[in-house]
Amino acid sequence: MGHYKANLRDIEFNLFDVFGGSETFGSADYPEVDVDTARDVLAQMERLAVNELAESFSESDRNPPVFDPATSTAPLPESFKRSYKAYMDTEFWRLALPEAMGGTAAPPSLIWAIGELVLGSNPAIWMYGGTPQFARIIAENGTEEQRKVAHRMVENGWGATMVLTEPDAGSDVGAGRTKAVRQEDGSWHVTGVKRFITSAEHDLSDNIIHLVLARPEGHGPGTKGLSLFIVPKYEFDWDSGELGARNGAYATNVEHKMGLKVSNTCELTFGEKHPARGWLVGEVHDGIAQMFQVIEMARMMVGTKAIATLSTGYLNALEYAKNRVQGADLAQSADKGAPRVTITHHADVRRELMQQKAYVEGMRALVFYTASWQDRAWAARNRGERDELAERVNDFLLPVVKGYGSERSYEQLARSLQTLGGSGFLQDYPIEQYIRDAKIDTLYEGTTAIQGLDFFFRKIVKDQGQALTHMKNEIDEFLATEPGGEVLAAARLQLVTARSEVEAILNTLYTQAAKAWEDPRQIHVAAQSTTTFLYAAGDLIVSWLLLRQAALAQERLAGGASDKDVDFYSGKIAAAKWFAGNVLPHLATTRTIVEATDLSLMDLDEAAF
Ligand code: ST9
Repeated sequence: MGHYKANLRDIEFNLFDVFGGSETFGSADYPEVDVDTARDVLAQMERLAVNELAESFSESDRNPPVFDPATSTAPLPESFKRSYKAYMDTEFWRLALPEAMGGTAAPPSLIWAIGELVLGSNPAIWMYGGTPQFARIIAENGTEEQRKVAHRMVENGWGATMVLTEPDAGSDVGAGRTKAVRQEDGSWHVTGVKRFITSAEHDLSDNIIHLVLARPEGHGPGTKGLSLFIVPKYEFDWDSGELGARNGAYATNVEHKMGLKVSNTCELTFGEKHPARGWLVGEVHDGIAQMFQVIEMARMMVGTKAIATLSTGYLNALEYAKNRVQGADLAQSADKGAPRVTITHHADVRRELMQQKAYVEGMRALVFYTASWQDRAWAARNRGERDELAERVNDFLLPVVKGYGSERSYEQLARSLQTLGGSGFLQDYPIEQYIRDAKIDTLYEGTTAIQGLDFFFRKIVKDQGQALTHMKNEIDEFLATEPGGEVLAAARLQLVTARSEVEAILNTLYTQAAKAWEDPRQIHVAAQSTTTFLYAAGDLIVSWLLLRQAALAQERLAGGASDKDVDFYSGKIAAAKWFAGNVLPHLATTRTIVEATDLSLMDLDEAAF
């Protein structure tokens, strides 16, 4: 048995019972993918994830790719290539493509469900396999001619990358110095050095299409001066796809990392050996907005990856705890001859297991709740319309999925390891690798601090609270019907209190930020708490979603559930009550801290640190 433990039961509960269900699957918007089809796809994917995909997970960590500077290559381990091929051979990635591009219009929720299974069993497969998403974005933003590139990428199975970061332009993408100079034939020559570029070199395909942010000559500073270019590794005939000359974009290093080692993270140098030719996406200078279409999808991916890893971490810990016999029941500790029990009998282990369960199931609900808004937004787009509310709420939730999801998953994975005691520290179990592989999730696609700033300043202040108000109303409507009756009464009350605490924190942030109109330094007061606020909002939303699930579980139990389902539903109720009772009360302290924040930290001389 491999390392990966899937929780398909809970994925399906989210997809088909809590969120979209048959209103989405098999609806007029998604007629080709009904509930039965989706279940079938997921059952196949689960089998594949647990077996073929998981198979190369640890082997490719222990024997990671090695960069050869002489050839600028970094071939991947054969075992990983087999896993990758097994995934690509399913062709399920076509579900994320519109029909016009050879796909089937499936709801994004199904894609993220498949995503959870792949990202939990072997995350780098999903990352190398992201090409259809890049192709879709090129097709949507590109010229008629550039749509041929998108078509080639998909049909030839080429790799794709997002190329933003530079040695001196990480969080501050606008500091990028990579240059683009227009040529007489309409193409561009790109020169510069990019860093931390995922999948920029590998031997999974015979070509790689880089989507590169560069500054055209004469353009202004900052992100708005950047444009987006299609820069292939090999030039090719856009009609036939036949490969031509090597283009001047070369990997010049592959980083040695803490984890996720089989995912090549490259330094990519343009135009050093010979020109790196590129084509301006859509022939318009709108680079940062176009690149953010990729970033949004990647931020969702990163949050889902973290949560998927926590899920398998928790299930590994749970299995261990159910089998590991150690010590006697504390209530019988006076009796030295008392029978030894499995560690699930110890209060502290139980608490830690429930903590992991509540977080992971709550955050999985967060992923699928967010995806349900994407279902709406994609459906409208497929009809040639726009669903502005769906787009806004999705945008609002992305920093929560990415920032809160990755941080809480990383914290809770430490609890999963702790469940195994000293054994957790060993490579005999997968959790130490999970922790190493998941750390990057709090860092790439915008660090947590960037997510906190994005959440407050862009997704709330700039949005004028529109998405926020919608979320607040949804929570209020939920509470108004008193779902879950007496069983959930205390937890609902805890949610009401928590909602007030989060509102108070937000009002404090508004007040603190407003003072910056008169004294710009005051912005630092609010900025000290934006990440804290992201966590507080995340805890509130997760608690609400757990309670939504619990209320449904309670309804099903009252209606007479089967034996197997009784355990599942009882677990749902227990997790929701535990989270509301053990996590939400901390928000009162958070509020006190945020309200007491001032400029003293910023006034402190650096030398005092
Ligand atoms: C990286 C790679 O880390 C990691 C791994 C990648 C793996 C890829 C594989 C993907 C496969 C995926 C498969 C998925 C399958 C999917 C299935 C689908 C169902 N939202 O605030 P301003 C825009 S790469 C939207 O002034 P500054 C907007 O256009 C490195 N747009 O920013 C805005 O203009 P306006 C990742 C946003 O001060 C403009 O930017 N690096 C958003 O100039 C300027 O905004 C990072 O993520 C947003 N949230 O620059 C960078 N925000 O206002 C992190 C901004 O007019 N740094 N825009 O609308 C930041 O995000 C900074 O805040 C900054 C600041 C760069 C935006």
